Amino acid sequence: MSKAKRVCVIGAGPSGMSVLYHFNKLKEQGKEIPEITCFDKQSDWGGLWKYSWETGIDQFGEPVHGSMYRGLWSNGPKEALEYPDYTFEDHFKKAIPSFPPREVLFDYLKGRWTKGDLRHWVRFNHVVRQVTYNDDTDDFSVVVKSLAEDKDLPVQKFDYLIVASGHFSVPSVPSFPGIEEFPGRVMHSHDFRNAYQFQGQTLLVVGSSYSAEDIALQNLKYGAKKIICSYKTRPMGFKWPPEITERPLLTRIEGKTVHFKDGTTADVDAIILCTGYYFHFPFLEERLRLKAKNILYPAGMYKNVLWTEAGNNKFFYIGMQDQYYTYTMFDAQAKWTVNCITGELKLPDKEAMRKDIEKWIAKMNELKDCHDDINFQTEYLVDIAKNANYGYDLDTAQQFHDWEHHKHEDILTYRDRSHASKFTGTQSPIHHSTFMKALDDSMATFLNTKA
Ligand code: FAD
Ligand code: NA0
Repeated sequence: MSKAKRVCVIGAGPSGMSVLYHFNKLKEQGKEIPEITCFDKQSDWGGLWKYSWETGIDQFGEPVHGSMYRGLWSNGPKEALEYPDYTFEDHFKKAIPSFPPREVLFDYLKGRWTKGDLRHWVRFNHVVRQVTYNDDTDDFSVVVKSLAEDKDLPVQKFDYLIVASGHFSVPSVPSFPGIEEFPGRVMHSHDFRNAYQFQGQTLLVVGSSYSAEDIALQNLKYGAKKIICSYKTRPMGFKWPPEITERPLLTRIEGKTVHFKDGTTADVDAIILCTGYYFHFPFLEERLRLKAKNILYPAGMYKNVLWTEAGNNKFFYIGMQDQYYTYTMFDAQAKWTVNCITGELKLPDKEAMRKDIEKWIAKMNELKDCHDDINFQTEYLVDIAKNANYGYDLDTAQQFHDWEHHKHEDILTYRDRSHASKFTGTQSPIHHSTFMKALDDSMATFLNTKA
């Protein structure tokens, strides 16, 4: 492989950093690697895990990427996202409970990223504005703005393009009749940062997926009086405590009064729209742009990674599906992508790729419930990891199935349960405080290292 090959990675969150990690591994093995440049519009690595108090527009006039809130704890067991070559015990030097708060997970990620020399590849405060594929020269032209300098850089050329810019940052915001006159606060979950402001209030949470579920719990934990969750398709169906109830979709709002499809009404103080996110890639030319919903296998991507619509086999997306698996799935996708670029992995012809995509999409369309979903994503992950010679078995389906059962047994306590690490065999210790009582969720308190 010629050293002159140039690779552009967009995004230094868990997905983009996994790409850098695997290129660095090859470098450490003495292998020749391409020239790599990673651009991130934020001032540091971490993607969504780099917590930002900001909402709306940042200091440079860019839309704020962050969607995480202060009191967020992992919603899945850490044993289902653990890197096999860098376990939680490797990082923390001891076993820790299964559901760490945000700061603890971010610390773990940073530990793996600082094991190698990855940071020098990232240009922070650089937003990618435009990517076009040049048919005549078989490469990409990339326009990047240096935010700190308020300057567009000269057009840069790359041979390969990897989009790892996430898909949980551009809110999908429905409207409801009367919402304009609602006297209280209306926000999307993208802008939710902490629950203290809703203490003593009655809230309407719209949506029935992870954000709705967890933002309802957060608000209960931090002292909201009552939370009504309103669903479009189906209720979440957990055994909620009496303060949280579920109702069908709202039809209109009159003053503070919300009317629901079942004819009931409720007076609420604030509305939080947990209505999901758009796949939004305004910086990509049309034929490179993935247009998808938050599903397990969006169309057009071989192995859920290689964008086949452009026909050049040089354009990749990492982490663009709905996610049970996260860090380990991004890591396998990253290694697969790196292997494609170095030539270690040979791609089949266009027709074979099309058939493979169709096979996965047909399977996805048969899925009936969350357990089917978990098995589907496990099968996909095992497949891509094998194809990438990943070297570890990443199947943690059992942890996910147990976790789903725990949630349906008691949504308030599933985070107090213990899971076993696939890679160390260690059963995690039970945390010193239960999730609903642990108001101080700093890393020092969680790890019990506070002086
Ligand atoms: P991101 O983390 O979104 O990172 C993308 C990066 O791309 C960002 O740094 C951004 O600045 C950069 N970028 C975007 N556009 C541009 C551009 N044009 N130019 C330059 N840079 C750009 N997963 C879990 O495993 N456990 C959890 O508990 C969990 N909680 C979550 C809670 C919330 C509220 C949300 C929204 C997601 C949560 N997730 C969780 C899932 C999350 O998607 C992944 O953990 C992970 O952050 C995805 O990584 P990523 O690198 O693909 O994307
Ligand atoms: P998310 O919940 O933000 O999780 C993202 C939801 O929006 C669906 O319930 C959908 O209902 C609903 N919705 C869409 N349009 C609507 C409308 N017009 N009226 C009413 N409801 C509407 O988004 P999605 O895409 O899962 O659901 C959209 C990610 O964030 C997840 O990957 C999750 O893992 C992560 N997350 C993690 C945590 C923690 O770890 C917390 C929050 C989020 P319907 O009926 O169309 O299905 C703690």
